[in-house]
Amino acid sequence: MIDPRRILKLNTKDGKMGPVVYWMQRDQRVHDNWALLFAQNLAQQMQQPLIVVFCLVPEFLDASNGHYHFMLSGLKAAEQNLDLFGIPFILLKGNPLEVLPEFIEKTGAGRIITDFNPLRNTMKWKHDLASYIDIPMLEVDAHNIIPVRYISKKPEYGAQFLRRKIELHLSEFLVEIPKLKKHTIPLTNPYPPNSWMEILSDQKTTGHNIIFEGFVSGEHAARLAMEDFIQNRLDNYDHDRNDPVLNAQSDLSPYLHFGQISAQRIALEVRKSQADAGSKKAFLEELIVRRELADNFCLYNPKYDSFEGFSSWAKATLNKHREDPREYLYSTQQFELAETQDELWNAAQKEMIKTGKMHGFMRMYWAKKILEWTASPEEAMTLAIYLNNKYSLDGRDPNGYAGIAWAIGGTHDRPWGERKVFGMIRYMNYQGCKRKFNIQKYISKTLNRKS
Ligand code: FAD
Ligand code: FO1
Repeated sequence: MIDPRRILKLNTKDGKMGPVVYWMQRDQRVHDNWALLFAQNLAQQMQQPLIVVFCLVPEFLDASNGHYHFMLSGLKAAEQNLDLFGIPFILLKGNPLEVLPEFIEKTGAGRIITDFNPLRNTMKWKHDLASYIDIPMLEVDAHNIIPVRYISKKPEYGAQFLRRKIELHLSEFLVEIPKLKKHTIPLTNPYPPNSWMEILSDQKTTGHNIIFEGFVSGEHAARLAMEDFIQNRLDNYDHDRNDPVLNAQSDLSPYLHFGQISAQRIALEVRKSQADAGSKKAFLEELIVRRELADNFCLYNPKYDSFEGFSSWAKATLNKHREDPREYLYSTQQFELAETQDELWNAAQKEMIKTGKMHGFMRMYWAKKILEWTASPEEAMTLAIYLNNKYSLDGRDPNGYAGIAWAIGGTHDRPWGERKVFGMIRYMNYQGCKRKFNIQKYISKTLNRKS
């Protein structure tokens, strides 16, 4: 049974008999996927075939070849997994608004189910498709443990407010997830198989070409990464996670971003583990409260990626300090090539370019320095989002937009002591980092790292 609080009707079209289509978008996995489970339940009730479809668009928020390669390898694995359950997976190339209506027509689909994603472009795809087609379309929040639309109907201004609500409802939602069943009703007119050779070789050859070798793509690899973290690093998470010299974080964000693992599965396994209670609590705070707060931010703040989306106090204080002289000003190219005067910032930028992931603590410092060394907060936002989306494997995600808005625009934070350029936005500096960890060790670790 899928909790009805996860489900939203995206239109009110009349139902008809025909295959149930799950338009897999954000949650690119077979197991622990509430949207797929819901689609299968519906298909079984209607005695209809079930089809999973994914729309591959040529450009997605500055994503590079490396990101596409990671995503497509995961989707190829999903196709093989789905095949074991008798469920066809079809990859359509093109804008969903162009390719999905034709697909619905060709297959005679009776319902379309999709997952939840608060980013503007994907919300628009879903909204426009729902009003264009003539079959019912439903959205299932398969990404969040507590459905974001349910837990709060408004933007939450700090983690403490969402945490309180989550604490009240967590036990209702953090439950074991049913297993997908073999689907026994086949498609009468099977679709031609996906040509992966063509799909992979068709990828654009421009952009950032790095294949991130530190991250093996796919649902199976994601599960192994989770197990490795729980067995070997979770115990020290609370103590070590803010030291970028140590490898204490989970490194699960790329898998979460592409939906190759469910946050609910991670939370269930973490809760079961024998690791230190303080570490489990600290990790679940990040995985549940902070991550779901980011979805809340993007859902209820359509200006999540701009200065306009900051709180009034943050806009006022940044406006007051707009004309403050900046000690350094760099061009996009200087930032991108890690050519600032600050060896620590440069190391963080290089870590992101080489490995596809910057350590979480360094991300805060990195974005705050961009505010300090650009001519305006607007420029800082544009640049930080551009670099994060272009180079981070987990970029182009609500977490990225919320993290950058936190660092540059005080989102989910409070006013701090006033200083130049930052106004009352929380400040971070090199000396503070020096007190927290061994900067030279971090720099040499980063320079010696391969992708
Ligand atoms: P862990 O510490 O192991 O945490 C486990 C999971 O909890 C993460 O995978 C993530 O899903 C969630 N989480 C942890 N910290 C946060 C946080 N502060 N906010 C929301 N969720 C969190 N996260 C991204 O996933 N993509 C991004 O593009 C991204 N960009 C960021 C940019 C800036 C400027 C800042 C300050 C933060 C950004 N974050 C981003 C949030 C956070 O830094 C990363 O989620 C974290 O570093 C991912 O590494 P991990 O999986 O090893 O984290
Ligand atoms: N979603 C799609 O539906 N189609 C795509 O072609 C696609 C490409 C893509 C490339 C990089 C990337 O990081 C994400 C991409 N996504 C795509 C979306 C992604 O699956 C997430 O839904 C969003 O980024 C929100 O987290």
